[in-house]
Amino acid sequence: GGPASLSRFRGALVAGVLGDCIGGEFEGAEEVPMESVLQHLSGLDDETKGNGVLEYSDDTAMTRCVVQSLLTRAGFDEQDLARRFAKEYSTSPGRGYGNGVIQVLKKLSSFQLSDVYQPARDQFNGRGSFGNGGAMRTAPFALTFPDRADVKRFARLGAMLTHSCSLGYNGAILQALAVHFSLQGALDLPLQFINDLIAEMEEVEDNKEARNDARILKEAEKPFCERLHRVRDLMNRSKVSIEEVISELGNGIAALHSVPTAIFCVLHCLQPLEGLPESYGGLERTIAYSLALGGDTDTIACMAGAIAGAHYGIEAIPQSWIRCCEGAEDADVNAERLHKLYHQFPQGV
Ligand code: R7I
Ligand code: MG
Ligand code: MG
Repeated sequence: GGPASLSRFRGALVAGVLGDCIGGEFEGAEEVPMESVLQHLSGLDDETKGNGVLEYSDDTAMTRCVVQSLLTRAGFDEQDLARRFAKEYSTSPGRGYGNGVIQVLKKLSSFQLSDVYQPARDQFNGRGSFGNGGAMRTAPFALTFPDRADVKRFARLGAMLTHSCSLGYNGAILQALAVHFSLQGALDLPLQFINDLIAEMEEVEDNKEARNDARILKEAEKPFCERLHRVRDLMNRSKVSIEEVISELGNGIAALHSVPTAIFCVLHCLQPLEGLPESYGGLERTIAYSLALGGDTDTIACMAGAIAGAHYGIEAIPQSWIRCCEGAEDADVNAERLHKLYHQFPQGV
C-alpha cells in the first residue's frame, strides 16, 4: 500500500503481537539454533493448533493499554494511560514484567498519586530504568500521530511513566521513529532510512539529561547514535554472523541493547537470507532472524515485527501465525481504529 495505508497499520500492530507471542518461546535463551526457530515456526502451520495458543506477554499487554488510551482519549492522556497500566498489571500480573517495573505499576494504582511520573523517577536509586519496557509498547504513538514532533514528544512521555532514564525513553523514541518512517514507505531506501534515524537521534540525544546519563553509565556521548552507526556499518557488509550482531548491538533487556538490534533485524532481512526457507517473505524472515539472536527475543521480535509490519503490510503475515497468537485479531481491529484517528489529525511530516 501507499504511505500510511490501512494495510501498513494492520501489519505494524499485528506483527508486533506476533513477535511477542512467537518470541516468548526463546526469551532468555543464550543460543538459539536457526533449526529450532524454523521448527517452532513450522509448528504454527499445524491446523490442530491455533485459536491463540501462544499467549502474549507484558510487551503486548502494555501496548494494548497504549492503544486503548489513545483511542478512548483521542490523543495522549498520561493520567488515563497510567491508570490503564496499573489496572492491567493488577488484573494479569503474570505476563512476565521486568523485575523493576512491577514497583512502578503497584505505585501507579495508588489513589493519592499527584504526579504519575514520580514512581518511575524513583527507580534504580533515582536514576530511572533503562530497560526496553518503554520501547516495546511505543508503536501505537507512530500509528496515532502523523506529525513527527508529536510522535517523539508522546513516545517520550508514554515511556516516562515507567522509564525515566534517558537511555530508556530515548529508546522508545527511536523505536517510534522507526515505525513512523516505515509507515511512510521509507524502507524502500534502507540507507536513507538509517541516515534519517541517525539525524533524528542526533537531535534527541543533544541535551543535558542524555549526556549526563550516558556519562554515568559509561556509554558513548550519544549512545543511540553510536549504535545506529554500528547498524549502518553492519548493513553495508556482505556477510554478518549472529555472534557479531550480538557483540556489536546486543540482545539484552536494556533499550540500548535491543532497539538498534531490532532495527538491524528489519534491515538485514529486506533481502533473502542464507539458511532461511525460500518460501519466506521479508516479514517471516524478520521474525525468524530476531528469534535466532536469542536473549530478549519476545521484545526484539515485537519491535522488529512492528517496524517490518509497517513496511510489508498485513498481506505479508501468514494467517496461520495470526490464528496461533493471543491478541492478534484484536490488534487487527484496533489498527483500523488507529488508522481512522491518524487520518483525523492534520497530516504532518
Ligand atoms: O524495562 P522493563 O519494562 O522490562 C521489559 C522487559 C522486556 O523484555 C519484557 O518482555 C519483559 O521480559 O521485561 O522493566 P524494568 O524492570 O524497568 O527493566 C528491566 C530490567 O533491566 C530490570 O529488571 C533490571 O535488571 C534492568 N535495569 C537496570 N539495572 C540496573 N540499573 C533497568 N534499569 C536499570 C538500572 O538503572
Ligand atoms: Mg515480555
Ligand atoms: Mg522481553
